[in-house]
Amino acid sequence: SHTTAHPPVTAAQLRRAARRVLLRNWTGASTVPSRGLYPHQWSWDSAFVAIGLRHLSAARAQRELETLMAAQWRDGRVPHIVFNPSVPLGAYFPSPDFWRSSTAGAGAGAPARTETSGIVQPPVHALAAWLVHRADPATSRRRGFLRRLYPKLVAWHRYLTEHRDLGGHGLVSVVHPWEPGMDNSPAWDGPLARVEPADPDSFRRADLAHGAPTDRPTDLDYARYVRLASDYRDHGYRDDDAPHPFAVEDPGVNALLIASEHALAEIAAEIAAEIDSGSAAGRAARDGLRSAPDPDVHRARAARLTAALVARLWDARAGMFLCRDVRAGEPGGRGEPIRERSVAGLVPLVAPGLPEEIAQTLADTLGGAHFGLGDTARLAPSYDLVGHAFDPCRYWRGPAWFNVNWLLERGLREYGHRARADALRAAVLTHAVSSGFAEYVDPRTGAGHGAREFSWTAALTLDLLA
Ligand code: 9WN
Repeated sequence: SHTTAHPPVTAAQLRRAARRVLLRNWTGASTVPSRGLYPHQWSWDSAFVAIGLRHLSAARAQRELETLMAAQWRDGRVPHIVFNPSVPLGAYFPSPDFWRSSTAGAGAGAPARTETSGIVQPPVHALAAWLVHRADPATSRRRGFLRRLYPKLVAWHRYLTEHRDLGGHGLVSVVHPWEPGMDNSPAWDGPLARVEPADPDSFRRADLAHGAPTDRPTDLDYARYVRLASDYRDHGYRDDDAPHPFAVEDPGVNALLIASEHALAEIAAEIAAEIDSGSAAGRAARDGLRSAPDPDVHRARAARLTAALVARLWDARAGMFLCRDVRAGEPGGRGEPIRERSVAGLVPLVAPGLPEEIAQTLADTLGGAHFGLGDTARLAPSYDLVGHAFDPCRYWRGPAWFNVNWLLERGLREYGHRARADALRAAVLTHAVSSGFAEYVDPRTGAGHGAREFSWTAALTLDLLA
């Protein structure tokens, strides 16, 4: 593990250090998560990065999201990676020649001239767009930022709710462990065990050139990731008649969709007000949209999703939300809860409109024995501190991640736990700097792991400093 010898201490120094990371990782139209390990554009990374970039340059933050959304597929999906054509194929696996989106995904409406992956990541984008707008409404209006992005964000959410409700109960399912963004969470061990691993000689990992094998997923994990992705590709990335052997309702993904649906309501109200004002921007907005945006439509959707989240994934005994394995149990049945405590089950704290009692229980669970926040853990771990699979170093099987802790900080604040939010904010800042803006840290000691100068760690540091 690595700590900076002389960590900057004042807020101004910390801000400068975070800004340096974001400037270095900017490629001209978007930001790479990490220069070495992740040299392309990632979907949920870009949303978090934009939330930080807005404090440096509103136009650049807008551009980050616009570049991502320009790679949206015609069916509404926003790919989890947008590939940079000037990066050598061997720099990251799986590369564009694996996904082959422009050919294999043509039927699903993949862009013809940009290579992307064919799977998705959590929908944090509308929330990010709204926060970016609010940082500088004048620049946003002048550039027509919200009015151009709004229809794309609506189509993105429609893809998730219409093509991905595999359980049939009004929630979104993920079909690959990369989709919820928590690749090797112990919550996937059960459903993944049913997936036949690909031949290990059929692919070559690139990640081990940049990170310790003990900090990364295993070869067997990768063999299963490859199988799921190549089967989806060979099915033309279609969802309607796809077998989707891995189908999981994840509380993190669904909660972020709820938070983003609330943000869409704000965005819709803002555009409607622009139209009403009769300004030039308002006229352009009216001409560019098929119908006037209606905030109530989004509020109603958020309420329906929240009701489904509680009905399907809340587990009162565990004091948190659990993932649901849609393919477990009787064929065509209700699926089964996955009895692993992943931090994804606490992420719903970021969704406005939870029943009061559930929000209170989530906050209690965060500080209890399994997540230990403010007690045995300095930052919320990705997985149960006392769980059978807990590993403080290995990626999503225990380490604390800065994006997740930022979401929890926001949720604690939202539900009135101000002192705990303040304490978490201070801990995030301390460990971001002491770890050199690490990708993830040991939740008990704060020792850094994975990449350094990681973009969302720097971006969210800037946001918490603002
Ligand atoms: C696969 C980019 C991404 C994050 C994910 C994180 C990791 C990729 C990988 O890196 O996943 O998408 O190669 O391991 O798990 O959350 O978006 O930072």
